[in-house]
Amino acid sequence: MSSFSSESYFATQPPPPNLEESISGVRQFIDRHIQENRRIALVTSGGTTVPLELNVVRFLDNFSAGTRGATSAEYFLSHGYAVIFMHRQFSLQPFSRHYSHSTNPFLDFLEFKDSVDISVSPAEAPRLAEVLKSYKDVHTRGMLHTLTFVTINEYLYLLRAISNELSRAKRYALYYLAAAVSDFFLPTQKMSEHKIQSTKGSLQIEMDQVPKILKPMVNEWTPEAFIVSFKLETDDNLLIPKACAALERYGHQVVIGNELHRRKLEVVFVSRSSDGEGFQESWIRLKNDQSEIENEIVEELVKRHGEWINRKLEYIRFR
Ligand code: PAZ
Repeated sequence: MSSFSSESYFATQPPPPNLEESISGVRQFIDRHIQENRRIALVTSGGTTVPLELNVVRFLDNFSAGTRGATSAEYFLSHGYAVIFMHRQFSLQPFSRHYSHSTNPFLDFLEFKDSVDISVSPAEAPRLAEVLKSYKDVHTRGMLHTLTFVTINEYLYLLRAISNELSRAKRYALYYLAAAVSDFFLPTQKMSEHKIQSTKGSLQIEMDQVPKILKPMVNEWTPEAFIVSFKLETDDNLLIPKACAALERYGHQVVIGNELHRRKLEVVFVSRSSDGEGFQESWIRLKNDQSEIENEIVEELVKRHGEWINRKLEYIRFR
């Protein structure tokens, strides 16, 4: 297995065809919100795929439904952030997630009278009205910009291009990297052009390591931003050590650790201690009267981002 640096990755893997077009929309969105002195959050959400063929029939995928990202995006919006929501195509999205086809099919809440007269069932109307009001308000005010990816390659190219644009928001930018990103991929140079045939018996594929893009993100792409990454583990004992190792290696601000099965009930925030010598951890747990842990996660991050902005301003003042 070889491992790619971010430079060698972008030098050898082709960019997705519609990248420029996607980025020009993001650019306009960012410019407007910078002019209006607004904080901007980039939320990544859902899982990336790893295609196995150039004419792709088969691919590797992961479990992520995009719940964390879609839910958190709504809370960032409610705190006044402009949100760039970069998500896996067809994964959950802010607002519409409340009526996902599998858990809460919206057709079940409609009542049919005749072909021109359809209404929302009275029991569901207040809840739907609340979601609809927020959705309309966010869209009327242009607070949410949505982009999609499918493959790991699309994800990496989009993230780099958005970071380059968002770096203009400086300390007012917050990155919330909740997408479940593959650690391994198959470079295009090693992919079969056509569908892999079964006539050769068992299939052996050697994948390369995806470059660790947090490093250039922190050091080069967007050095003044407040960057939050997520760490998912299935072994509890690995959460804190892996989070500390990530902070040590990449030098960003917060790692939020979560265990696969308890991720909707508890998460741990790991960050550098104030003297910079060690690390501090604090747990957030879902309280009985709450339904979504993202409410607390985002509240805590908004507070920490505010402190980050103030510290940066003080540094500029006393320089
Ligand atoms: O999308 P979801 O709500 O089903 O899951 C969220 C999550 C577990 C993917 C996210 O909280 C996370 O940990 N993302 C980073 C995963 C990783 O690359 O370690």
